[in-house]
Formats: sequence, C-alpha cells, structure tokens
Amino acid sequence: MSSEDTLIEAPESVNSDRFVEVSYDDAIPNNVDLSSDRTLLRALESWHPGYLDWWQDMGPEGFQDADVYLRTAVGVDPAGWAKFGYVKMPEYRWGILLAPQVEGRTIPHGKHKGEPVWQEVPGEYRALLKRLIVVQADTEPASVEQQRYLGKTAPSLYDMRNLFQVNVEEGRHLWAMVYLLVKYFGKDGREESQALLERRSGQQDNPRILGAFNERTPDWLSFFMFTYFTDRDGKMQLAALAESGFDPLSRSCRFMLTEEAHHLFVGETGVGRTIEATCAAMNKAGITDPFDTERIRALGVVDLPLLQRKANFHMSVTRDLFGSEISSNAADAFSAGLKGRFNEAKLTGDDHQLQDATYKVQRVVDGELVWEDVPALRAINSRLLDDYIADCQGGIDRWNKAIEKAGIHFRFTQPHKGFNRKIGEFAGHAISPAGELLGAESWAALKDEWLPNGDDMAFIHSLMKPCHRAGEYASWIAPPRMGINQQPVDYEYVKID
Ligand code: BYC
Repeated sequence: MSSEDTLIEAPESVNSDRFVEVSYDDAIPNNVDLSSDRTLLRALESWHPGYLDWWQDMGPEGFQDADVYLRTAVGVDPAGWAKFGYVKMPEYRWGILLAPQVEGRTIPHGKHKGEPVWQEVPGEYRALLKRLIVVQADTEPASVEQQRYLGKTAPSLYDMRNLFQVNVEEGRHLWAMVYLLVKYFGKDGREESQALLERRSGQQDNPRILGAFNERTPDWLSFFMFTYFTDRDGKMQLAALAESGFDPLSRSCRFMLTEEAHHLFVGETGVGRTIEATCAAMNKAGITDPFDTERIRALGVVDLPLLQRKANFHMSVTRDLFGSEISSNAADAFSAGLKGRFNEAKLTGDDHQLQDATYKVQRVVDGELVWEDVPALRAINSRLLDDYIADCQGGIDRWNKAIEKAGIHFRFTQPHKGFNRKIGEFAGHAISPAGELLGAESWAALKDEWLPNGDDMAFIHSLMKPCHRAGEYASWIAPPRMGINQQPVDYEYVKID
C-alpha cells in the first residue's frame, strides 16, 4: 500500500530562498503579504464570518466542539510544511498559501506558449478564467457538505480524524480559490465568493455546479471510494490548472496538490483496509467463494462484489466530472493558456499548441462503439480522462495484490469508460462494464449486478455503527498499519467530550 499518493513534483527551478514564511499572527494566515493590501484584506475579512457560519451550518455535524488531532499548513516548503496538534475545527487556521514563484516561468501551452506567465488576469480571457476558478472552488465546500454526517458513524477515531482532516483542507482549498476571486476579479469575484457559500450540495433550488458533488455520501464506503476516485479527479484537474499561464492560479493549485495526496491516501487505505478485513474474515471462516454473499455478510464484513459495485458507481460518476470528451470549452481554455494537460510542461512529442494534432476518442456512432481521430485540441477533456483512468489503476492493482495474497479468487476491474455515464459521448447509451452496448431492457434487468442495489445499501447501512473509543475499529475494517504522525493506532485522535 502506498504511504502517500504520487505528487506533482515542484519545478526544479524553484529557489528555496523564495519560500515565504506563513504569518500566523494575522487573522487569516497567509504567505501572500496580505497585510500590505488593505482593500483585499478588508474584502476577505468581510467574507470570513459568512464562511464560519457556513462551516457551523454545513461542516461536520455534532463535532464542532471536539478536539481533533489535525495537521495545519505552516509553510510551503515540502520538507516541513505542516504541524500537528489538537484543534477545534471552527478554530482551524484556514490560510492562503501559494507555492513559491518559479523564476522565469513561461506559458507552457496554447497560443501564448513561451510568453512570460501572467501575474494579472488577461482581459480577453477573464470570463473563461473566472468560470474555471468558480467551478474548482464550488467542489470544495460541496464535498464538506456531502460528508457532514459521517462523523456519527465513524468506524474508529483514527478514521474520524482523517475525515475531519480532509474536511478542513477542503475548506482551505475554498479559501485558496476565494483569494483568487477576490484579489483578481473585483466586484464579480466578491459576488462569486458569496454565491459559493450559498449553493448547497444536492439542493434542488441552488445545487452545486457539477453532478458528482450533488450525490449523497451516505456511508463510509462511499467516503473511501469518493476520496480514492473523486479526489483523484481533484488531483488531475488541479494538476491541469497548475499548468495555467495565470501564475497565481498555478501556484495555488501546486500547493493544494500537496494536501490532496493525503486525501487519496485516505481513500486507498480505507478501501484497502476494508478488503483486508473481508479477506481475513473469509479465511478464518473457511469461505473461499467471494460470491457466497450471505455467509460473508453474516461475518460483519463487506463482500468484494459489493465493493466492486460501489467502485463502479463512484468511477462512473467521477468520469462525468471531466466534462464532454469533445469540448470546445476545453479547447478554448487550452489555447488561451489557462488550463493545460496533465504534466503539460513535461510532455514531449508535440508542440503544446496542437493545431494539427489528432487524438483517438471512442464514440457511439449508429449504434456501435467506434474509435475516431478527432482534433487533439477538442479532445483535451478526453485525454485528461484517459490519464485519470490510468492513474486510478495503481491502487486497484494494490487491492488486487492483497486479495491474491489472501488466496481469494477475485479481482477488481475498472468498468468500460462508457458505463453509466450522464455527460459526454456515452450519455444516453446503456453500456455494460465489459463495454457492450445494451438495449434499455437489458440494462434495467442487469444494472443491479453492476451498481449498488437496495439490498447492498441496506446491508452497508446496518454496518455503519459508531466505534468512538480509542483503539476500537469496526468489524468491517482492519486497523491501519501506522497511526498519524507516528502516533499509535489506538491514539485518541478525536477527543469527543
Ligand atoms: N456536471 O464542454 P463541457 C475537486 C457543464 S474535483 C454538471 O462538456 P468543460 C475535488 C460545464 O460546466 C475537480 N455540469 O465541459 C474533488 C459546461 O457548463 P457551462 C474540480 C457539467 O467546460 C473531491 C457544460 O456542461 N475542478 O477538486 O470543458 C473533493 C459544457 O461543458 C459537468 C475542475 O473541474 C458535470 N459533471 O469541462 C473536493 C476544474 N461537466 O460552463 C474537490 C475546473 C460539464 O457551459 N473546471 N458540465 O455553463 C473545468 O475545467 C471544467 O469546468 C470541467 C467541465 C472540466 C468541469
């Protein structure tokens, strides 16, 4: 099991002298010299109370007074950027932290390739840039809202702490984007920042912008799948935005990626520990058939086919977050130099402008799945989605290795890209995990084998009993190999009373 997910490396030309100390004396900790810009400071200070009200209303329910063993960013130097200690979540020091400026950085892609990066918003791209920042920002509070009830059914204090860590850092990511909106987009930016506190995940009248962020996260398996699969969309999108020619956005996203790695780790190990508990219980009971559902469930663990169905749901919903595979919005953002491909600056083999290049995209044409060469510029989303699918495989392979080691014949797989899609090329088509186009009747008859069904959800619900004493772990999840920050696994990570 990986200890942390792979990070985007800091560009080599970062000069370590340029790591700016984070000031924690200010009400809003920052490394952007906020105190020297009174107007900006006032605008952020006036947003702050609304943020705290939102956190009280929509943040982790029932644990606002608990002391939580949290890490707080104290700098952006990769060697020592965080400190650990007990904090009540509403008192968490949400700060504004940008990765250091890279000397001489140039725009890596698009029409302006090779020109110096922008330190101010390029006027002609203002609306497009603002939209990207608002969409990114909107996902952060959305995920906190989706996860707000999970503390109550945490399978251990260790897991509860990890949930809250993820939540406060998503809150900080909102701060990171609001800083950009308020500093660089004037009145519009202030209005957008306010609207970010008003939309609500799943609310009919004023929902969050992207589909997956309006889904429920009703149980801990959903949380682990979300942090493995959906936070990984966060990794890919942040990495693409880290390539932006608008340097403040690039620097914000680079630091956000540092925090994101832990969220992915929570997802991978959460699913991994669930698998470990299942395999151990099956072996102890002498059950070899992973589809012997009734007997496996009677042991108080999650059968592997159910986990696959959960994964299928989260993978498909998350793939929708990449937008349409063929998109003129994405082409515009790339050509403008606002959003690149994954690891854009390091990619070799093309001119980073893609005027004549093509990319293979799978589509449904006349009732058949076909591959077509489409202009690479218009296939930017498709390529990022392909990179994402490849990136998902590492953890899946590690889960499979653990199952194999336990001697159980079962393998997790990724469903076909078109499975259960609502956005893009495959929307409106019924496609099986194996990649067959189906009629509506076959889909209706088979979908309960591929997506969590009513029995699955009822069973998961029955497992979601709190384990809130230090060192206790629910039956369905193995304890972690190591605690947080070298603390033991039975450490009191959250002091509830
Ligand atoms: N649901 O040309 P299209 C994270 C809209 S996750 C609803 O297909 P485009 C995190 C789209 O907005 C990363 N609507 O796609 C993870 C557009 O509407 P407008 C979040 C959707 O524009 C876990 C229209 O359809 N960051 O950080 O190329 C926890 C046509 O758009 C959806 C970003 O996404 C959908 N799934 O791409 C916490 C990066 N998909 O504008 C955090 C910033 C598309 O015409 N965002 N639409 O009204 C972007 O780069 C792009 O907005 C997207 C969409 C990739 C999302």
